[in-house]
Amino acid sequence: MLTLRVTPRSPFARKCMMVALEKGIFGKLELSDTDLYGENQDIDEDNPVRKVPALRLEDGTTLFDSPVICEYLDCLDGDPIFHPQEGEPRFKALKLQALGDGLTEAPQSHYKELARPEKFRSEEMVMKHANAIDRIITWTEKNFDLIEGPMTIGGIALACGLAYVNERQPNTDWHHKNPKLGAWYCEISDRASFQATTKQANAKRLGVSN
Ligand SMILES: N[C@@H](CCC(=O)N[C@@H](CS)C(=O)NCC(=O)O)C(=O)O
Repeated sequence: MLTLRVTPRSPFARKCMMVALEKGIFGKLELSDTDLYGENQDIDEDNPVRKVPALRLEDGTTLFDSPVICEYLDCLDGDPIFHPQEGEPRFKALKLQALGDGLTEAPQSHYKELARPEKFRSEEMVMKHANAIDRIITWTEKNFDLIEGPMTIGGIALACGLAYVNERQPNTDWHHKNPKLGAWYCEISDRASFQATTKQANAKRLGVSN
């Protein structure tokens, strides 16, 4: 059995879960809800960066971070393949994954800055992270050819990033301002792997509150 360290709302863990679900290998994973900040946190043994996801293999060694885990799962078994093996398709997929991961990091950093006590909070940093969300989404709409074609790890990362923007910033009206991306997201969010990995679905699966 492989153990995937997760939290219910982690968009990076969601990427890994979506890959496993899409490939029909979700049953090989045992999910372990991870305390990142409390007294019981033991994630450092699996990932010294102290972040989820981390994947513990059967021999006790671990893999991190999400791009590495997703590629490992993709090589393990099942179809389709989300990491094209070579040439332009591979680098297109990896570039889109970097974009999706970058989009995920922006609302995370924005939220963390807003959560700081007011006297330590920097308006400049709040704006920097908010602008990053806007810039990445606008760029993706303009470079929509990066998304077109068969679904890759890039599309999965982007979907997780957009879902996280919706969750953290529900008033961001990016769907209407970016119609191609809006329509694409609408379609991917109907997929069973997407619906099965929402924060609520994960919390239920893990038997914790979300
Ligand atoms: N580059 C990492 C990022 C992982 C990451 O940021 N995970 C978040 C949860 S979504 C986390 O563990 N944050 C804890 C912290 O920042 O202290 C990946 O792709 O796995």
